[in-house]
Amino acid sequence: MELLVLITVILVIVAIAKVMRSNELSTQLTEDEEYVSLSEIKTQGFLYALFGFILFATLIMQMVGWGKYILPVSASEHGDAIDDLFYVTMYLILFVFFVTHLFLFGFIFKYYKKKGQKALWYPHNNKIEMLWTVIPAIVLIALVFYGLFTWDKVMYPKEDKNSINVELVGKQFDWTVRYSGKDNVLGEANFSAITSSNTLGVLHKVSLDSALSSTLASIKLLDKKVKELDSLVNKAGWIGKCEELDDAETQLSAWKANERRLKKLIKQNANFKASEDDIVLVNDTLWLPKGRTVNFTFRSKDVIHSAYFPHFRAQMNCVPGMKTVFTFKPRYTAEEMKVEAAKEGKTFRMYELICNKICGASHYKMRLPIVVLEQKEFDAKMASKKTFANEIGLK
Ligand SMILES: [Cu+2]
Repeated sequence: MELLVLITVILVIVAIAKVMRSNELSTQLTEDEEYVSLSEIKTQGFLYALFGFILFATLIMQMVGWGKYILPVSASEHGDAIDDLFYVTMYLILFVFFVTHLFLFGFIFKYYKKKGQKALWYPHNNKIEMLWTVIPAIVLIALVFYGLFTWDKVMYPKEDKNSINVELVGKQFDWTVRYSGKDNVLGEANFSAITSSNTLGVLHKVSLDSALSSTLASIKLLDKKVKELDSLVNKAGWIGKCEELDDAETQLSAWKANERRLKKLIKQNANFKASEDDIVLVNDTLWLPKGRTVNFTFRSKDVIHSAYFPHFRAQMNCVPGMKTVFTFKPRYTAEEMKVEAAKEGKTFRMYELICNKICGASHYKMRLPIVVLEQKEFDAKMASKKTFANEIGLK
């Protein structure tokens, strides 16, 4: 069957080549001045002009008709600078697009072949070459610098004493938010201390002890399993169990490494006070105070995710093994945003955080509602949540 398909494909290619060749030969035989008639050329010229007109008309119609679907005014203060950069670039592109295409279709129409008309042979002009090389180069350099200045302004804002620190951790496939609590300091975290109840591995004497005891329990179980498998493979000669034994041994050595790391952390006997008032919310809502600078720290527990806040014009990658940062100040609650959007003839429903990296099969699930609250409401919301100390049974 596959051979038949292959032969058919080859035969079709050969047939097309033969048809093209015969067409070429017949053209050579019949070729003369009027092979394409002047009236045909005229029709082509008109068709090009019509095509150009339809292209411009549909583009303008789309821009006018669908403009209301682009994002409303920025919900964060720095966002205006990003919007300005976007619009300057966009208007420039549109200007160049319209001018170049006007020339393209206009000239095809203006200079279609007419009776007795001869084409002008005009191979080179240094002045024109200079113009269309230097002007775009200057414009692009200016755009690059404008982009760099905007980046600088957005990424390194002035330090704000009234800011709050929030950590956002992505994992396949949800978000965990950690607020720094009353002291505004995020407690230390370490992956070795991660347990089912301490998903971020926040460090505290109590959480370290419970991580160590669950690590020891896992070691005990695996140790037993390895011994059983070992006797099956080495004493009873059950070769089929070799792979299982290898896996169990690898897991056992990983857990033993975790035990060593935890013991080292416990030995340091550090003061983990900062983590006590932290508030950890798994797959909940991102509550933000209005008019206050929020310093975000981003982390990932598995692959690269990207925390994307479209309404706030912010995005930052969450990379396993490192911390990334971004700072912004929300300026409208959802209700205020509805009013602002309506002023522009746009609709607004809700703020949300979405993952902007295709991070796996359920990537689409990585979204978290964002609610911007007035300071008082925000404080009340935080007071209603369990602190890390509550979670580990300290208070
Ligand atoms: Cu993701």
